[in-house]
Amino acid sequence: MTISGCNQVSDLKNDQTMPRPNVVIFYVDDLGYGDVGSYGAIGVKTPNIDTLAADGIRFTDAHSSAATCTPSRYSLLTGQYAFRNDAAILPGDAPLIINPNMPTLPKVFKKAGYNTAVVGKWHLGLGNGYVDWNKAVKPGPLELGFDYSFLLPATGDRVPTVYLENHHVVNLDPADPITVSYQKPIGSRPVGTEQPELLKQTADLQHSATIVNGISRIGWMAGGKSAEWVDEDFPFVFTNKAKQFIANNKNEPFMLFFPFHDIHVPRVPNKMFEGKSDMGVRGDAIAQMDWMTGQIIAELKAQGVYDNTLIIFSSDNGPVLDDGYDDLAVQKLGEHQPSGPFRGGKYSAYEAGTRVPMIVTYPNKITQKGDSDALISHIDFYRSLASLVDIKLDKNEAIDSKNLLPALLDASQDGRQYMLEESFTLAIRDGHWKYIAPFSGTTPTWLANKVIENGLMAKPQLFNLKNDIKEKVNLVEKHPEIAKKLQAKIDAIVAKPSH
Ligand code: NG6
Ligand code: CA
Repeated sequence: MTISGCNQVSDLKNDQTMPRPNVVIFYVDDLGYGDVGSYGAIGVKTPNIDTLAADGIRFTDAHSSAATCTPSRYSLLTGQYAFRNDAAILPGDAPLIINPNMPTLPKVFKKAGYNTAVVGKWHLGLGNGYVDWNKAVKPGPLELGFDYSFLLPATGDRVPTVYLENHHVVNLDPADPITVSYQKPIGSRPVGTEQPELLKQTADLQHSATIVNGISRIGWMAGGKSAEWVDEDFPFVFTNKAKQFIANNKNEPFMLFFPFHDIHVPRVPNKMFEGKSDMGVRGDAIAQMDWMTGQIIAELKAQGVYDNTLIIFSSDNGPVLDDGYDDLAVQKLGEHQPSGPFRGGKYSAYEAGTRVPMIVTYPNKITQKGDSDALISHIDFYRSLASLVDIKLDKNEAIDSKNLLPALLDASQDGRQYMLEESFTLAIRDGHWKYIAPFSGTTPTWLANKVIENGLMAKPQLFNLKNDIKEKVNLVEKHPEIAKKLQAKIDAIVAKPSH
């Protein structure tokens, strides 16, 4: 049934015979609440994302489930908090952290008869412990319910700097096999610490190992010359794979998970986006990401499936300026506020660690567009989307996810009452109350510099976001009973499933 050109939208909303919706999840990396035009960006324009926002619901209190990448993605795909599996930022040669026997979001879509794909950054590990990049690399996304995968295996700043399509490295010459090490130098490529003159951007020690394409990375890599990626090509390579998947599947229901490399470091946008923002490469990477989003949405429209597609656009954690490369993100920021009105950013327990832009469109079904202040976590996508495609879940599945489909389709609907925020510690929201559990552990120095905030984290913190959106006034002493209740709530979530 074709729906484009039909004016009777309200009739369609009740039409049981309407084809099942497609789902596209745009998952930007390290994009802050204030980094999008419709969320108040100053230093860069995002016309494609703003058009999307105008066509759906703009959420103002939506959160990634964690303040870093691996745990956020883990929770999105499993509906479980990452602390239950100690999921932390992974090296590029780490094993897959989701057990292939575990229920996953893409498997839900498979049960519903969908074609599923992941195109973009993975960072959830691959293989069983030792990966031979020259053979079939598995288990990975195909074993978790994706029919097709085209990946940047870990992150842009980690080796191996090659694409992985389904089980195999793309363009690999068997005569020049790849080896990867996170322990010691290997191979004959130059390294950042020794030949900084070869670099497009200098970097901290951690990011100063093997140089590929003028960028030094975390980790060392030998061989695989013909398979090396070119960072500046990412926007075209990933966009084209996503468009191809949409075109191939336009007549069947499909689910596409599109986790961007942008705007993570290293920020080396294509020349086409040079100077598109007032903020140097960090802003230009946002412009590039906005263009990619626009291209993929244009493909959905060209294939006549946009109106029947539920699109979620969001970010895996809050913003960071200096994340290891000297790319002038700090110096060129100007008046732009990556965290919007909130405190903190990537890694942080304060709001901007997880409060990110989130837009949902689905022209055939959304009953009320506009702004929604529903409290919602990406961990809720699992049960919400299972409900969308009418798949009943097991009690032991997606144990921390809540079905918030009504809030995804109607800006006037409520979200959660309680919501956990994961970072190096745990924090919890209860409506406008925010409590951060005290942290007594240690973190690597670079992380401590970003999050410990002069010992503040050693004490419990309680904020009333209603009149203290910046989390400045700690109310623990004024309201010890609320702090106690929220610590108990965290303890209860840690002890058992919370859905
Ligand atoms: C950190 C890296 C940082 C970034 C982050 C992962 C150092 C000093 N910092 O370990 O540059 O790669 O991991 O970011 O190595 S995330 O968005 O994928 O979680
Ligand atoms: Ca991230």
